[in-house]
Amino acid sequence: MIYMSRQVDIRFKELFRKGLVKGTVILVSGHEAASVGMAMPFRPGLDAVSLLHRNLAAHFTLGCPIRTALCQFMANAHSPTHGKEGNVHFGDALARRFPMISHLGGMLAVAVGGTWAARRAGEDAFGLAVIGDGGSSTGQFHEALNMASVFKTPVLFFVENNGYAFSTPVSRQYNCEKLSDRAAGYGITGRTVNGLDAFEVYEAVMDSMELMAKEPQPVLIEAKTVRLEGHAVYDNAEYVPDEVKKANWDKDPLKSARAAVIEHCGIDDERLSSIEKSLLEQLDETIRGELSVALPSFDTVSMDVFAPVKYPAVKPYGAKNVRNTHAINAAQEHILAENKNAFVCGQDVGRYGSPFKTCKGLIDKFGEGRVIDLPICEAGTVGFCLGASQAGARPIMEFQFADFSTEAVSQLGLNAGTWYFRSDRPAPLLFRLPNGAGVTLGAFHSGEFEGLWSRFPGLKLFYPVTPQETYEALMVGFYDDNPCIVFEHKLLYWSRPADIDFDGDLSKVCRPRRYKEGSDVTIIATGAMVDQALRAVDDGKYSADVWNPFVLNPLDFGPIAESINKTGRLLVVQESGATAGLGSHFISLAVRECFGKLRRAPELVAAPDTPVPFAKELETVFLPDSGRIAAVIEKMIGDIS
Ligand SMILES: Cc1ncc(C[n+]2csc(CCOP(=O)(O)OP(=O)(O)O)c2C)c(N)n1
Ligand SMILES: [Mg+2]
Repeated sequence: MIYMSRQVDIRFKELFRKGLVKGTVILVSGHEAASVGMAMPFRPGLDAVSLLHRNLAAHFTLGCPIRTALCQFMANAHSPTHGKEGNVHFGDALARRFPMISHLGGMLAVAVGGTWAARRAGEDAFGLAVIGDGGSSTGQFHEALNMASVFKTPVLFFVENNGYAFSTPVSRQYNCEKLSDRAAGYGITGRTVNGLDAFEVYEAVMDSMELMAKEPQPVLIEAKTVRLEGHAVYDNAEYVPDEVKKANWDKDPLKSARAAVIEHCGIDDERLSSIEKSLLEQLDETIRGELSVALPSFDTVSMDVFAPVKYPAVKPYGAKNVRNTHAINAAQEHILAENKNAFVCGQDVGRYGSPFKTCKGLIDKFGEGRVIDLPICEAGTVGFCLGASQAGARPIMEFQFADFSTEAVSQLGLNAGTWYFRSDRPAPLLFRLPNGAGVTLGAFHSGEFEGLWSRFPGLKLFYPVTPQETYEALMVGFYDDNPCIVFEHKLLYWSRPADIDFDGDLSKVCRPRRYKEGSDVTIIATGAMVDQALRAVDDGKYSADVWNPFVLNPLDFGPIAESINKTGRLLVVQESGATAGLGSHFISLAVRECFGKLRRAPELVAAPDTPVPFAKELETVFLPDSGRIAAVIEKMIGDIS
C-alpha cells in the first residue's frame, strides 16, 4: 500500500503537468506509513472515518480501489463524485469513509457524530478523525475533541504532524511541547508516535482501540511524520531549508517499509523489485484505460442538490387555539414517539426545555438519550448531527438563536448542504432557528437569516407563520431526506393562537400560503411581516392577495406569479434589510416572469441595512409596520388611479 500510494502520487504529478489532472494535486509522499498504520485496524462499513488530504494510502487500506482514486483525480465519468468534486474530496459515505471538505477541522465532528450514532444503535463502532498540525489550531479541532470526550465516544483523533502547514512551520501553530499533551485538557489519553514507522503507528492504534473498547472515550495520537515534497504540485517548498529536506528524504518511510518487508517476509530485494515492477505495470495499465474514459457532461451527470424525497404517511394531528410554541413541542413529541432513531438536541433543550420552552417536557417523556443538551459549539454540533445522520440517526437540532447559526456557516452551508451533491447519500437533518426582531434583544439575538441560508444550495428552508404551518414545517422538514431549516420567528411564538388540523398528508405541505384574496395588489411577506401586511389591508380599503412562500428554498413561485399576473402589482415586505433578505429575489422573479402583466414597478418594504438596534424606540422605527406598508400600497394604487 505504501509503495502503491507513492507511485500514484508520482503519476498524479505527471498527469497534472500534462494537463490530464485538473485543479491541484496534494502530494502525499512521506505520509504513507502513518496513513496505512492508522487505517489498518478500522473496519469499512462499520467504523466512522474522516481522512485528510495526505491519506491516499488510508483510502486504499480501507477498501477504496486505486482505480476509484485515479478517476476522482482525472474527474472522468467513472469518478466517485461524477466530477462534481475534485481530488482529495472523496470517500464513500455508505462505507462511513466520509468525503472530506476543504475546511480543515470540519470533518472531525462528523466522525464523532457517526461513531456516536452507530454506538447508540447498538453497533460496536469506533471512529477515526484525522487532522494535521495546522488543522489542530482550528476551533473545530477543540469542539470535536471536547464533544467526543463529553459524549464518551471512542474516536481516535490522529494528528499527522509533518512540521508544516503549507509553508507555515509548527512554531507558528502551537506553543506546547507535543500536540498529544493537549489530551489532558479533555481528560483523555494522548501519546506521540513515530509516524514514519507503520508498525509503530499500527500498534499505537491497536492499543488505543483496546483502551477505547474498555472505556468508551476518545484518544489523541500525534504521529510525527515528514512531507517529502511541497504542499502541492505548485509548491517547491523553498521555505524548507535544504538540510531539512535532505534529512526528510533520509527518513523516507518507503525505504524503511521495504527493509521491513525484506527482513520479516522472507522476500529478497530482487523479488520485491519484481513485485513492485508488476504492480507499477498494472497501475499504468489502469491509468491508460481510465484516460480513454469519457469526461462527465451535463447530459449524464445529475446536478440535483436535493436527495429524492418519499414521505411516509404520518398520523393526523389536531389542537384547538394553540400557539406556535405548542405546535413545535407537539411536532417534536410526535417525531420522537414515532421514530426511535430521532433525537432532539441543542443548548438547554433538556431539563430547561429550551429558552422559548419549545422543548418543555420532552426530556421527561423520552429521557436524556433522546433530548440532549449540547455543549456551546454550534459548528461542531452541526458536524456531529451530520455524522449521526450517516449512521442511521435523524437529528433535530435547535440553535438557541438563529444568530448563532453564523458559527456553523461552513458546517451547515458547505458540508451538510453539499453532502448529497458530493456523495450521493442523503443527509436527513432538521435545524430549528428561532429568529427575528421585535423583542428588544439587539444585534446579536434578533437577526433574520433566511437570506444568508438561501445562498447555500442543498438546504431546504421553511418559514412558517401560523401554528398549523409551524407543525407542518417541522413534520415535513423532519421526514425530508435533506438538511432542512425551519425559521421560527420569536414574535410568532406566543402571538396569534389558532387551531391545528393536520391530516397527515405530507405531500400537500410544500406550497405557498395565501392568507387573504384580493385583486389590486399582490403582497409577499415572510415571518412577522405577514401580520403587519395583513393589518395594513385589514380595513378593506385595499383588495390584496397576501402570500407567504412558506418554503423559501426550493421556491414554488408559480401560484404567486399567477397572483401577480392577476393584480399587476407586487409589494414585498421583509424584516431583513433590503440587501440581506429574499425580497429582491422575489421581485426579480416577478419582473422576469410577469413583466408583461406588471402595471408598475414592484416595491420592497424592508428594514434599513443596519444591525437591529436595541432600544425599543429605535427597534420600533427600524422594523417595517402596517402603517409603512399601507402608505406604500396607497402610493402603488394611487399611481394607477
Ligand atoms: C479552514 C481552512 N483554512 C485554510 C485552508 C487552506 N489550507 C489547505 S491545507 C492547509 C495546510 C494544512 O496544514 P496541516 O493541517 O499541517 O496539514 P498538512 O497539509 O501539513 O498535511 C491550508 C492552510 C483550509 N483548507 N481550511
Ligand atoms: Mg502539517
